[in-house]
Amino acid sequence: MQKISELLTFIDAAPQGRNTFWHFIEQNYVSTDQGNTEIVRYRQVLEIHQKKFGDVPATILRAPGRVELLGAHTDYNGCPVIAAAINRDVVVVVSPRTDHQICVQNVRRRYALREFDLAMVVPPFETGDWGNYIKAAVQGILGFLAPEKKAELFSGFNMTVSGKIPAAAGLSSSSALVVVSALSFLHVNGIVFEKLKLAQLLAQAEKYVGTQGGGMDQTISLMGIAGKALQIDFNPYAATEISLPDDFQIVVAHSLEYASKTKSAMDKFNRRAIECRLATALIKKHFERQLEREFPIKLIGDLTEPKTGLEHRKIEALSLQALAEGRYYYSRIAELLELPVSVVQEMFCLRRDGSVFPEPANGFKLRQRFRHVFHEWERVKQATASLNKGDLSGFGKIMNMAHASSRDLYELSTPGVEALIQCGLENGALGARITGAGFGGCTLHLVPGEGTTPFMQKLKTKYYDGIVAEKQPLNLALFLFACKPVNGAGVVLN
Ligand code: NG1
Repeated sequence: MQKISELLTFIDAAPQGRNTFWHFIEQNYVSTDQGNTEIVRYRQVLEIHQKKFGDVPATILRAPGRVELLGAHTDYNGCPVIAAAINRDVVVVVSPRTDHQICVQNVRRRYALREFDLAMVVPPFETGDWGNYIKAAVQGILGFLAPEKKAELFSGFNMTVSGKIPAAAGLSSSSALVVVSALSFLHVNGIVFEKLKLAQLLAQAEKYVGTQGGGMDQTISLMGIAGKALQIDFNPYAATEISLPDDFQIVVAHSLEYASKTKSAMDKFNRRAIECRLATALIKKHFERQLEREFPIKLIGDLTEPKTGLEHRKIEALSLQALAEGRYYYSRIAELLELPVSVVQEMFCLRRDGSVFPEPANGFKLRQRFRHVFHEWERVKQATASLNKGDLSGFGKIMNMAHASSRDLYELSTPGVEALIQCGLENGALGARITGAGFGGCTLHLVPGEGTTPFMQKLKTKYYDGIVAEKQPLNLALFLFACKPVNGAGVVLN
């Protein structure tokens, strides 16, 4: 580990010396312009760290955000997804402490200093607090290592964070922070983890913040490969490289409608996870009644030919038979499952704080959620095949079908998202869809041809210029940009 002053000298020498830091910049950011801006940013975060903690030995680490290219809300159902790590990331400077405290500052003042002690059980800060993502990472790793070692045997660290992934946008800023915090903790303690295993662990760990998501974000942030996408499978867990054609160009456009991680926004997300678990429970019950044998089904992703011994068509037909068109209430679900309501709630419908998820006034929508996930799973497989063949227009069509399903069956869209998608398609995109959790946030546009600049200019005139003045972003480049698949998280300079 070098002192901050030494790291600064190395960074300053990058543009002329074309040293390892320069190569890192070239590989992970999209243009020379972005590269130069990034060099200034790396300098800034080092200086802010030095100002607070002194000219101490330090390490720079980074974790990228991601685009979910296809597979909306499939991951927590055990179904695959296609994602790529992108050139928007969280960069941290970390130095070890001799005690067991973690002290984290953010270059942006609106994120206040956060401190806590390493312990086996750390209570979360308030819901939505940025410090919870750091606690989630550390708690997850301690929970895994603790049977052998006590929390007090690990060193704490000081960390300075610079995040450039727009928050509440569907680009996984939260998981990037979890990943980079976990890597920081492992780094200062000299612990090495296999990436896929760490991704699995962190997917569970992030549930600490209250969202019942899957493992896509942590996996792609750790395992992304420059110039490639990954198909990530969860049943069993695996990450497989997908080659992207040379003319593969994705533009990210934020709707400027925010999907924040407040309690009510989390409830919207968790409601869908609960609906899928309830749908699966009803499907399992129906299979068992109809075929008079046991079925090992816990997730929609368990509905495979090997696990059920049934053909795909039969699985689909029986599953749809199990789920009626109408709305479901706890009493009806309990009746169908032949269980008391309280048992159903405890098995499938708890929030992280142990409270029961309130029944939506308009009931749970089990059939439509199931239809989305089951068919999205199929679309992911087709999309992987299209990309591997270099068939961009085929991939674009699948994006459009996926978006329609996300909008109509999973109800993830918002007026701004719809307007942007429409605008993208009218201006030449081969396909467009919402990405990530939804309820606002970002859209993806598959752009044909030579460059992305004319396309972005059209979105600017037709969407962003029409937004009311007080909602106009000061720096549009943070909300509308061409993205490049980059490498996964790790140490940048040590
Ligand atoms: P974002 O967009 O980062 O909130 C969430 C989940 C993913 C996945 C997508 C929807 C977390 C940390 N992330 O992503 O696992 O379910 O929504 O496909 O919960």
